[in-house]
Amino acid sequence: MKKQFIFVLDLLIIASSLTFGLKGYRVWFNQVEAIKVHVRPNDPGLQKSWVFNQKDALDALDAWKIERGNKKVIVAIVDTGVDTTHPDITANLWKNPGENGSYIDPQTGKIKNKENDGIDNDGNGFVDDVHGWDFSTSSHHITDEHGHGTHVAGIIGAQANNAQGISGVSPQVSLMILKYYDAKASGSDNLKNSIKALEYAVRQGAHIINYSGGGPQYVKEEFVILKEAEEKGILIVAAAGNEASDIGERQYFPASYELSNILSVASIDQEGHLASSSNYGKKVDVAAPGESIYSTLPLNKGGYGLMTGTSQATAFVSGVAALVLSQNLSWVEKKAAPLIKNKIQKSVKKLSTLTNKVLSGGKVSALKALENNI
Ligand SMILES: [Ca+2]
Ligand SMILES: [Ca+2]
Ligand SMILES: [Ca+2]
Repeated sequence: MKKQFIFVLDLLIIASSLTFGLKGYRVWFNQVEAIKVHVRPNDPGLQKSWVFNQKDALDALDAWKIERGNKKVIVAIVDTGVDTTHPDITANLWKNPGENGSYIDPQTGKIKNKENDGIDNDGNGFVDDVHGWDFSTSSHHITDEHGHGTHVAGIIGAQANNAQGISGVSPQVSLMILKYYDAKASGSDNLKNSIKALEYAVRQGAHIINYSGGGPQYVKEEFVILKEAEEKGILIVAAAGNEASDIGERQYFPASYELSNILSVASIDQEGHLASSSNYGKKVDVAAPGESIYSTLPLNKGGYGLMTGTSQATAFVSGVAALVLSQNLSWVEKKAAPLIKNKIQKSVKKLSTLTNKVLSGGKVSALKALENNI
């Protein structure tokens, strides 16, 4: 258990300090259902994101004409936690049905909320785990001191059309927040906690797990839980890692496990070239944007900013996977992972720059993954 946990993060630039004074109250699905008009969302931060401004980068705006996600789709984020107070994130946090809602305390006659009553209402071994759990401190406080988890969460599922910040690739989704990483903890403790986080995701009903981390060693316990995920049809979207290596030769786990439910992701820049730090090779399935990505940060780190790495590329693909599953909700009953993976792999846009760099030879397109010709 000496696996070194390497964060898939090269660079953090806190680039923006948008204020949160203006709150929009329009709800995306109301607009879609009522008007059926496809307009660009009113989130001002999208202007700062090349992924949404550059035609062809991910085709997200065109994809939203077909599908904008669904709260029934649960994406677990195994990372550094999240700023649960962030106005672009809060609405899309997963709510554990067993730790949500109120009741009358039979002893006092007072109303209590399950999410903060200090009781493990659903008996799953975790007290007040309404949005997820922090395995680094064994607590329901999933606060993100680092920034990485909040950035990843925003890429996948920041709230759209609330007149602030950005939009995630899947503007409607339920984000299950599983914190494991503690900068002060040992590599083996972080690894142990990451496996507990995976166990929670697999047993609490996540459909997609975003895993923007990894390391060079095969770990049996990690393989076992990811195998259980495979049997349940849960998709693992895994970062290829940032060592500029071929992970067919120099393995990087979990991306390198031989499991059919793992979709591994390399990072590309604005020109469609493999990012200089990105891992690559036949064990990497697809590529997605990962350079200078604008997304949410904890409010005490400015609220929004740029990060670079295969972590960010992975999150974009998790967002696309959430859109694909939202479009095909019946797949949940049929073991969704191979079906989603097939859609995303087969619908990539081939790029000469990615030949022999990723197995599919291309970059993910949210639009093409939703089109019905695959
Ligand atoms: Ca509980
Ligand atoms: Ca409770
Ligand atoms: Ca927004």
